[in-house]
Amino acid sequence: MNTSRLLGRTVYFRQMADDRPKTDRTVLEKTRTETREPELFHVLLLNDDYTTMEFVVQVLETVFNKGPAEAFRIMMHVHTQGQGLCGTYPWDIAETKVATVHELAQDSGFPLRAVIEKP
Ligand code: TYC
Repeated sequence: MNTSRLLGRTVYFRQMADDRPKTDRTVLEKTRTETREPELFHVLLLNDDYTTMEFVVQVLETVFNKGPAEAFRIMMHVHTQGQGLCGTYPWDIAETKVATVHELAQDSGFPLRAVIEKP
């Protein structure tokens, strides 16, 4: 039996090489009912000597949706420990957060870096 994934369904094709006209062939369809949570990834900010503390706090507030106190706490953690967790996201969102951090940093002339880590 041949199978093919189509819009979240597994489509089973019975016997492709037969002489029946295409219109006579049967397509069996089975819909998966269980769902799976997406795999999650950490986004970390890295310390450097040039990015201002004010800019890092602003990034944490705007890109990672942190309140001012939490943003300041994370910034100080990165400043003293070298790196720190900003958030945990599915792969595509984590990638976009990292790209946004790098764009904002580049636009402001700072070397601030963010990285994705597998938990
Ligand atoms: N170390 C920087 C400074 O002293 C501040 C800083 C904090 C930079 C966190 C990057 O991810 C960072 N100005």
